Amino acid sequence: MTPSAPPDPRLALVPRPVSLDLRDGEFTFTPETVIHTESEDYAFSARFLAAHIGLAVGPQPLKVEIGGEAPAGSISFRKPYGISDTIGTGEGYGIEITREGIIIRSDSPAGAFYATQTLRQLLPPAWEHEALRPPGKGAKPTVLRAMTIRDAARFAWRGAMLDVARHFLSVDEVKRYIDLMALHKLNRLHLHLADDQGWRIEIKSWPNLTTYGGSTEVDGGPGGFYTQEQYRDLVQYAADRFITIVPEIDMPGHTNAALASYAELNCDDKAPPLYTGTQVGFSTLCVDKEVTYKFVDDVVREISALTPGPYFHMGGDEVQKLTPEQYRGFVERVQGIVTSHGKEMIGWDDIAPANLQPTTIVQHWRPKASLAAAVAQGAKVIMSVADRAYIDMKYHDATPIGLRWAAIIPVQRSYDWDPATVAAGVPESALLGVEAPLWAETLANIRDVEFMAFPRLAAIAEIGWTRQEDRDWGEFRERLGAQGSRWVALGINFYRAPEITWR
Ligand code: TNX
Repeated sequence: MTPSAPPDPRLALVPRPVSLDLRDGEFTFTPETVIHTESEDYAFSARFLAAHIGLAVGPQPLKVEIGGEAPAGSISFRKPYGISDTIGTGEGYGIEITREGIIIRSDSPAGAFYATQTLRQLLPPAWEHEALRPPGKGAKPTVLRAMTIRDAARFAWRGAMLDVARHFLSVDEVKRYIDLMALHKLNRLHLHLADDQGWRIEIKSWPNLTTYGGSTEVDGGPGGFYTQEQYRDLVQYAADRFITIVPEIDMPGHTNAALASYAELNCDDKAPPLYTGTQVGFSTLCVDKEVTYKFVDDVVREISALTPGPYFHMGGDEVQKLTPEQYRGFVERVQGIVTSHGKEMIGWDDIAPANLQPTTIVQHWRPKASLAAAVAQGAKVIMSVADRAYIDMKYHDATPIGLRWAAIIPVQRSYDWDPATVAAGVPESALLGVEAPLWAETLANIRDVEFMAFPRLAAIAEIGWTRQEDRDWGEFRERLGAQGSRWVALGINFYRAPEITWR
């Protein structure tokens, strides 16, 4: 790999844009290039680009000017773009690179941010890492081919999930994942914050959940948890990058950490020991006790108050200890609690048979589950079918980490499918988008997480962003290979899939 070679613009972008047309000429960056934006709304994107380019071509970030006329030779953020009237989700943008300057037009601040990520992928991979930036900074002019890009997102929900319950990840590790999501235009980070092996978010009215329930993880490591202040910081860090945090507290099953922390949540009033294995289905909150609903209400209230995003995920998967009636009654009661705190409820597809409110969202994970009942009630669906989108599945038989219960998922299998046709009874009109869950039973740290996520997270990101008619595995393979030097510069521990030519 040659980390300093400028990428061929036609190979540089993942996800693929709607169109990219090369023009004659080139734009030259200098330490004096100004970044201009019409409004404060685009300031985060302007500063992001100012730092990224400025520190590569000179000693400091480029100058950012907000308001007024765009100076000659500047990179200028403007609105609106207009593509979003015909395609996509309101997150569209256009980029015009000419000898005279770069004009970025977008329909929203999010669109402007995605334009900055596109420009970033067009710039040399070495710029991603201080130590790799060219020596004698600013000595050589740095140029970008003239071109016109038009782009817009297919789906509003382009998600990734981290399972910080099975193995805890620090705030900095989660921020690292957020950074890598942002590079690929993903916009929802679902945090699986509680499971049998650990409770990871401070709840002030139930303090043992973290002090005791958060004190271990799979294989008996030390676990950990986020204080409410740390969680707020994560929410803000993600929001700056146009990523909405989706908190999940899995219930009524997957609750051993809570049951171990508070005896009264158990039907027999006996707290089980903490659990560090990887079985599922054995735990449940006591659905016949009022205290259970007081508990759920407190947890949903505290987390909702910390979470500006509109969603609360109640899990709801793999409950083996309740009758179908008990289970449905629980889901419906929790749904009432979630909406009473102003949030839209999300549940795994197990909740489909319950009476769902119009705002409730179903996350499709079991390839054979029927979502007919939920779709008939108007529920929107997040597509995460496990035999395609579960990036904790092994790449091949001998992958040293990961699981295999749903499928072996090589890169092509993770890319080569259409969310609108993969599940019977879930048409495109019912789809909110896609999400790649990453369960962490076998993933001890962020290095393991990166190994399973890359390259497959990039594949899912393209499924979420790029129109189906613009996607082709053979062509994607080439573009994916061209990400190699950027991922090396970023220090990503990615899987060097042998079927990809990494450059
Ligand atoms: C099934 S996906 C689960 C998780 C496991 C995962 C492992 C889902 C809703 N439940 O509890 O971690 O498989 O792939």
